[in-house]
Amino acid sequence: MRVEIPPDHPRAESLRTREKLLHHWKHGVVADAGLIAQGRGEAFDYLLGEQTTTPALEATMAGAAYLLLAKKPVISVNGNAAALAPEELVKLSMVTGSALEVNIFYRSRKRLAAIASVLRKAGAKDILGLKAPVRGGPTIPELSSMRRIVDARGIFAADVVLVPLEDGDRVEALRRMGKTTIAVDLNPLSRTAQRSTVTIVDNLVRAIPNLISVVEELKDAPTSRLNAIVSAYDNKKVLGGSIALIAERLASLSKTGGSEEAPIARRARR
Ligand code: PTJ
Repeated sequence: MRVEIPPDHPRAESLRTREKLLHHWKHGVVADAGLIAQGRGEAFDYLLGEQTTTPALEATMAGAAYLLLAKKPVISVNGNAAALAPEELVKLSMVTGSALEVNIFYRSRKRLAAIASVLRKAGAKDILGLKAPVRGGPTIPELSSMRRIVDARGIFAADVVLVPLEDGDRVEALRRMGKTTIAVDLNPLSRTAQRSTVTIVDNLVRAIPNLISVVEELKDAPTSRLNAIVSAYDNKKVLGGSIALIAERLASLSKTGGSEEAPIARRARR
């Protein structure tokens, strides 16, 4: 059943996102567990004030610099990412020269095709990861989930991989392969967040448009500036910043019994 979301509903944006996910779940794009993952993400988004924070913007800056410095950047797309931000992922692939590769945990030919169809409708031309795996074909070593199956021209050969809504095992395995990973994960405590080179603790629906803007701002910057951004970046420190924001916000809300009267510290302006 599709419901009309009243535009003046205080949680209209969040309800629209849910409707989008449900629509794509019914069409086989989003896995059953994808709906549960969204719920976990929403809980963290609530704690973060459902806004892009300063630490998230700092991570976005580093992520954009890594993508621009990369020789072979790849954007890994799963069911939730395709449902939430297909046009934005396609645009990001164009502005960064990244390949788009479908890589899913709950792998089936039907789901691969459904995700590819969403990406094509959003303007994607070349999509990797859709071929049936062959014996002896490229895989991520020491990873037992279906996400080990990768494309020889894509994730397997990539130096930088953007991994929205990841499972921690694969980030660890990609890091062991010497790759730089840029994760988007609302939970700063997840293994993905903790293990990734860069973790953007923000909702994917805000993080990808922000990445596009920062890439556009930095695309003509000299390599020395991009190198300076990535060398100054400290993911653990930035993750600590996100955790501190949640703690400060909760401490502040605890003084008012949960109302938003107390000022929220260090909000980003973007
Ligand atoms: O499409 P598939 O088959 O690859 O399956 C995808 C899911 C999401 C089911 C799979 O990767 C999974 O089980 O993920 P997890 O382990 O539940 O992790 C998802 C993480 O993403 C959690 O830490 C959530 O907090 C976070 N998250 C959920 N929704 C969002 C999000 N982060 C950013 N933006 C969101 N919208």
